[in-house]
Amino acid sequence: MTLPAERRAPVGGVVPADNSGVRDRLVQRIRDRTARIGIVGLGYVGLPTAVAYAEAGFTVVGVDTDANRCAAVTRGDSYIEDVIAADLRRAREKDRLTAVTSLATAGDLDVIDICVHTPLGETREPDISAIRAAAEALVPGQRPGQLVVLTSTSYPGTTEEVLRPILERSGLVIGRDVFVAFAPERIDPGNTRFTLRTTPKIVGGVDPTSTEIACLALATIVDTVVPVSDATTAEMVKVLENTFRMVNIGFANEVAMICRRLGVDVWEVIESAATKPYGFMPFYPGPGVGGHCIPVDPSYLQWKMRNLEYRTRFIDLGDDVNRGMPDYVVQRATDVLNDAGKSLRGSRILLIGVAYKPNIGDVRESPALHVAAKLRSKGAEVRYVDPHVDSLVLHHGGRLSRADLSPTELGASDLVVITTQHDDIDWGMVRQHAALVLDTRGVRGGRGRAGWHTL
Ligand code: SAJ
Repeated sequence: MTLPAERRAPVGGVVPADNSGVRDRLVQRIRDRTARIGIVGLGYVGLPTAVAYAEAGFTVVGVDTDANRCAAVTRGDSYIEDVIAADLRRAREKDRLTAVTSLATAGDLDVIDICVHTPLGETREPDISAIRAAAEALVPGQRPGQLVVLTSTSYPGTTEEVLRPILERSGLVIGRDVFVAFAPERIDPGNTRFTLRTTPKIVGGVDPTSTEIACLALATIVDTVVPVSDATTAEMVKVLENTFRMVNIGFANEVAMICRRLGVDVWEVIESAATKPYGFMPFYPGPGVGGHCIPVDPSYLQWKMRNLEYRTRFIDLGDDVNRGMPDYVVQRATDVLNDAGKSLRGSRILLIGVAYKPNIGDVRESPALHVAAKLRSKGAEVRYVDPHVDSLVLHHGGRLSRADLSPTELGASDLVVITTQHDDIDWGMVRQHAALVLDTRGVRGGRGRAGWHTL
């Protein structure tokens, strides 16, 4: 809908006086739970958010271009490990949650939360096409009195430079007719201690009224909202959180290579340093950095800074070290086999744990996939064991054979490479039956045993 000329903001002019009638009505609809909530993107962030708003008493419409996801929501079948099927079914039974494949069929919405994926492109540049598509799909249904929250992680400036101009195409005035904020996701897959509700939520509006209304809406689903000055600040908070982790993981990986040269156990060194009750935060080495956040979010900041002609040296270095870890693991595997009088080529190698982190089945950006591909490219026969991953296709094609952990499988392997330390792996069986192990995760009870090697 486009407003008549007299209601449109003067181009480049000062925003007209506050239209508090619009604001007050939206605030009231949020307070009395009559606001209709649209969640765009029903992935590991959107689906829990949709269920949370439904549990808070709102009518929620989930929007996802994946018809299978929408059908699963309609059936009450959860496809996200952290979303309990019973909660989803309860939302459906109370007729508080529906799912459609397009905003065009979502009906009138008061609050829209954009939770779409923001991956990296082929050359590791930000791919915010899903944010753009969601914003453009919003414009036809825009009207005074709507709140648009961007939840998807993106580079600082996305809300102001990309989302806001698209929403202004309707002629509505941001901050007077439509309210816009950035409120990053802090969902940690598999974390049962810090949930959507118990993790403080950063909220930054494009103006104070937008911040106020976004805080009001989000306070219905999280215990603590943390308002910040503006959307760009909120975006920077998010990328700082994950870049902090990535850089420190990179440093831990470099410490592993230092300890290798010193002949000391890097996990013993880090665990001992962690006994310092202040001024130290442990990070641990591994085969690389996987997942949808840590390897991706810093690249968004690197890209933005390149455009502002600033070279992010720490971030670049941490990223380089982490992305080099699969090669380092393959070199360690080659050395361990060599010391046992075997060549990598022709060896039968069993990877234990291919998910990107323990106790989940997500393999996105998992370093284990890079390790497997590199081992295969050097002529090794690679199989994997992972109770959370039923099948595995490597990046450049090729399915990896899945095995069940057994004394036979372990005994038939020339080398076992531990890439993810799931709790439900029988590590005692591994210790008893694996003759040669390369442990990239510092599994307890293994280090120091004959034939058990680490990074
Ligand atoms: N990793 C290491 N060494 C470490 C920690 C992690 O090699 O010391 C590796 C993991 O194996 C994994 C990758 O880094 O491959 C990412 O691990 P992660 O623990 O950061 O797990 P994520 O990607 O699920 O991160 C999420 C993030 N949550 C959000 O972005 C909302 C992150 O902000 C959280 O801090 C993190 O969970 C957490 O604390 O568990």
